Amino acid sequence: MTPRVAAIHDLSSFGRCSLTIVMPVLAAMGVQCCPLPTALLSTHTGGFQGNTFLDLTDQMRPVANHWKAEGVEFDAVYTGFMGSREQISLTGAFVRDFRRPGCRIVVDPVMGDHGRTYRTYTPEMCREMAGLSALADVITPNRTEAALLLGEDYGSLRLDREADCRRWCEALSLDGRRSVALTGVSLTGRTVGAACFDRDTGRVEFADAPLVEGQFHGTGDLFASVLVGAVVQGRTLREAAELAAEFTSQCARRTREEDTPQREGVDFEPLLWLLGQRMEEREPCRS
Ligand code: PXL
Repeated sequence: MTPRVAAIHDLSSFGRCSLTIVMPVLAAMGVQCCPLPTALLSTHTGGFQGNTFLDLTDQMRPVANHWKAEGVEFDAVYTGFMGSREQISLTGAFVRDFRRPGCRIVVDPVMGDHGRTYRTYTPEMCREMAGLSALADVITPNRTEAALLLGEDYGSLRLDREADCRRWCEALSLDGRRSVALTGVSLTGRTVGAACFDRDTGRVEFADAPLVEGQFHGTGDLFASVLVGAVVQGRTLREAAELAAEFTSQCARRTREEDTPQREGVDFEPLLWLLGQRMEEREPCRS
């Protein structure tokens, strides 16, 4: 059966992030994506001024109710950028409603980057996001988000120190109850990827790929989307993170080669076939 994922993210039509990444990536990996768009924006909020914003919060409960009434079930619920505190709490209600054995809850606690929250995120939203993350089976924070979730100083995590990454991953696991892929880890300076705490093994392992110099908008969404696709296709967390790191690196390299304007986001579409190929390499071993 084709795995099915409910994706609760915004739809930013220009600039490549959230659903414009999640949907094609999951489709390329042979996964059905059912989007629950939280807002419609003309562009994302990084590098554009005056974007439109149509709040779709009022639609979230009716869509969920209809899916419930139709008996729709998911192999994963995958959540990302949120437009308001209410959206985060409605997403929590969605997770509680649709959670069942075999349905993984993956929360990308999108709140900020480079030590700063995104301009639309308030401290209340960050607290609510920590609550949503507590419901997750897997979280995929970057360093900024990890610091916000733990109430730690951003500067106290060095992503080039293995011991720091292990300690933060373990702290983020809530005593081993949830798995963690801490992104942006670069132990060697020549590679980048994730430190992964897998609650099934209780171990922290590292997954990385060649580092491409530069900033590429949407790479967090790209990494998490590939990770979700691979996990629902039966890969372990580490295998999924390796594939996500590799594909994100390949797309970053292409973006740099194409000299795509930073705000237009990571130039991934022509490389989607690589994901399809990687999915075919091994029959999924579903747990
Ligand atoms: O990639 C994260 C993201 C998602 N959605 C919107 C954003 C951002 C980051 O800036 O602005 C609307």
